[in-house]
Amino acid sequence: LILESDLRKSVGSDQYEYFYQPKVNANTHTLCGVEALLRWKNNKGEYRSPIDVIPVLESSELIIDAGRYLINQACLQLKSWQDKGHFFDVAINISARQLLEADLVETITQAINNTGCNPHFLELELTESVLMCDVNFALKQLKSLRELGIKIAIDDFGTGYSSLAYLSRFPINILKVDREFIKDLPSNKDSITICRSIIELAHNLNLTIVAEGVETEDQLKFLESLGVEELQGYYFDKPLPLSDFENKYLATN
Ligand code: G
Ligand code: G
Ligand code: MN
Ligand code: NA
Repeated sequence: LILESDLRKSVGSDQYEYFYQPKVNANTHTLCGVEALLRWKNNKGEYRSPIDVIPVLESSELIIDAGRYLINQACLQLKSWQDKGHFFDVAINISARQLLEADLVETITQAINNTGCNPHFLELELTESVLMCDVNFALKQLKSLRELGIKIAIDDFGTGYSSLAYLSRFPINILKVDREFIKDLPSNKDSITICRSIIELAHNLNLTIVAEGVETEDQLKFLESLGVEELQGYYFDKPLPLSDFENKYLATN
C-alpha cells in the first residue's frame, strides 16, 4: 500500500527518481533518446512502480506538485547532458489529469526557462485517450506546447480509443507503436498487417515511428525492413538508473 501522505512528504526529495530507457536509431543502432520513467522509493529504499504511484498522486491534487517537480527534474537532467555535449531527446510521460491542468504550459515554460535546457530535445508522451478526453482543450494545450519547441509523441498507439482524424488535426511529431503489436512479430500475420498499416499511415502524415517493446533480433530486423525510425525495448535495455545509463551510454573513455 502506498500512502498519499508518504508521497506528499517526499515531493522534492530523491525518493522521486527517474530511470532512463534508451531509444536507438534504427539505421545506426546508436542512442537517439531516452524515456524518463518514474521510480518512487519508499522509506525502506524499495522502488515502487508508477503504475501504483501515479493513481495515488492523481486521486489528490498532489499530481500537480509532484508533476511540476518531475518536469523540472527532467529539464535539469536534459540541461546537464546538453552542457556535457550530449544531444539526444528526453521524453516524459504526461497523464490525462496533467494535460487537462490549465497551468501545464506555464509549468513547462518555467522548467525550460529555469534550467536553460534546449526545448527542441524535450518530448512529451501522451496516450490517445488523453487527447480524446477533451479534444478542444487538448488541441489548445498541444498547440501551445509545440510553440515552445518541444515534441509531442502518442504513446501506446493503437490500444486506446481513437479517431484517425485527430492524427492530422493534432500537432503530433511521433507515434509509438504499442508493444502489443510488436510482441508477436514477425510470425503473426495480423501483427504484421497492423504494424505495416500504422507505419504507412504515420509516414504519410510525416510522423516519426518508434517501435516499443522490441525484445528480439527477429522483431528488430522486421521492424527495420518496415522503415521504422526508432526502436525501444528490452532487446536494447530496460529502464536504467541514471548512473548505469550514463556509464553504459555516455562514458567517453
Ligand atoms: O516504467 P513502467 O513500466 O513502470 O511504467 C509504467 C507506466 O507508468 C507507463 O505507462 C508510463 O507511461 C507511466 N509513467 C512512468 N513514469 C511516469 C511519470 O513520470 N509520469 C506519468 N504521468 N506517468 C509515468
Ligand atoms: O506506457 P509506456 O510505454 O510509457 O510504458 C513504458 C514501460 O514499458 C517501461 O517503463 C517498461 O517497464 C516497459 N517496457 C519497456 N520496454 C519493454 C519491453 O521490451 N518489454 C516489456 N514487456 N516491457 C517493456
Ligand atoms: Mn511512455
Ligand atoms: Na508506451
